[in-house]
Amino acid sequence: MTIDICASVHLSGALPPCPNERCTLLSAMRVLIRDLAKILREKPEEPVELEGWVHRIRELGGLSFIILRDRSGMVQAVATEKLDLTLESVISISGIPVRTEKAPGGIEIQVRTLTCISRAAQDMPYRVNAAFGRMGLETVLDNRILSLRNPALQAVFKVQATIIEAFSAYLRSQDFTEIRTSKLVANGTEGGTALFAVEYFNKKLYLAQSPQFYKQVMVASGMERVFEVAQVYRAEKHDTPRHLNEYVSLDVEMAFIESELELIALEKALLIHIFSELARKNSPELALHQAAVPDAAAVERSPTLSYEEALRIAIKESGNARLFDINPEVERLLCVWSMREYQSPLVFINAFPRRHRPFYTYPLGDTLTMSFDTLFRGLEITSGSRRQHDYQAFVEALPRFGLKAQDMPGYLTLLQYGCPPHGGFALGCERLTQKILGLTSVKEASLFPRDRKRISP
Ligand code: AMO
Repeated sequence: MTIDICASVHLSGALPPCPNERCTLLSAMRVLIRDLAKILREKPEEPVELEGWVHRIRELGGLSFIILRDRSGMVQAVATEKLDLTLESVISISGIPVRTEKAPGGIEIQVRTLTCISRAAQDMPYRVNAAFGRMGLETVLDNRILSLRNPALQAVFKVQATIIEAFSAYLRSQDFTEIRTSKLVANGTEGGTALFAVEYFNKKLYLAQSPQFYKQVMVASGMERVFEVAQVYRAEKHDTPRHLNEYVSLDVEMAFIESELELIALEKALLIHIFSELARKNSPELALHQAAVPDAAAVERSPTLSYEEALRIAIKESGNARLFDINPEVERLLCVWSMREYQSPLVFINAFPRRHRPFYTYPLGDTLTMSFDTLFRGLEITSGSRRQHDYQAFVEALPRFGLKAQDMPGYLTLLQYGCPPHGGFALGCERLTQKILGLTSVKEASLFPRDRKRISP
């Protein structure tokens, strides 16, 4: 069932008179699947043209039932003959939409013409139309080029796009400026050793672990409020459901703060905006994962605990007195506790001991810091702090971290020439996506994840 000409004329949307008198596409309106219900309401009997992928195909009693998929959804199309089609072929259909209870979604296209635009090979190594939960993570990632066609897997990245859009829009509304900083750096930014070395002409550089130093530079430059959305790199050897070697860091930095409490307030407002945008724009995608976002009141209710308090609660919750650090099990216990006591899936932890935080963190007394972590549904999603902006105090503290002032010429220049009190935080984009959708691994929330073994596609 093919039409002999016209595809290019009609697909391009140009509407010169068609030279082929037999062309039945002439009168068909090119539409998206999501528009069909409206078309049926407003112009019943109107022929339509749809383009997309063959998601499913089934022959029954001399009829062919195709599930057609485009970027907006899926619809059943029925042709009155047996079709020589393969799954995932790209086709164009013209026909009449009709209401029927027998079709999923209640609408069916009665096919008049069908053109195969690009035929898929028969031996597909991955079943795109299988329920995503039934394919193991390794299979999904090994077949990433094809598995991303599955609507539920694609939904992850539609949700992620909204997270980034809402994060940026909210910060812009609060007078933050978006910046882009280099990912090729001469030194680590987090004081750790987990760095990827890069050969750079005849020098050795590193992939940035975070834009930490640059965002502080931009705050001190007088921009005062900045944010960045960009990839960062961690050469950690972990292979866990919470670690990627490359992830998207949602970074914020602002001047004139007195403590991390102002940063926690900003993050709460940001999360409320992100969650409400997801509820407004992404209900089909959330539904595919049976996921729901917390409402504003739940975010507002979330508790802020000191590091000491948090450990005490975790010890009480678990009955295990040997918890000495906020490890993944403690993160999980604290979120269960918060859900029970505050009906909130979020917990903020502040006043971390100095030994647990990087050299740039502002101290609180002699042993603690003005820093915080955010836990969401059992996982750390954010770290942040007020920064040390006093040159003398910064230099004096460096030996505690095994660092020397002469190794940090950038920070010395930054702090020597007028630097306001400031602070910021970074939200892990994939971890937030993972927890919103209830994915088992953070790798599912990265389009093309990089881990110790995985370097392609
Ligand atoms: P930190 O190193 O704690 O802080 O990272 C901030 C947030 O980034 C996410 N994250 C990761 N996500 C996936 N895979 C990883 N390997 C990984 N490592 C970190 C987490 C984490 O909470 N410069 C500071 C932030 C700041 O103070 O502004 C920093 O990068 O969600």
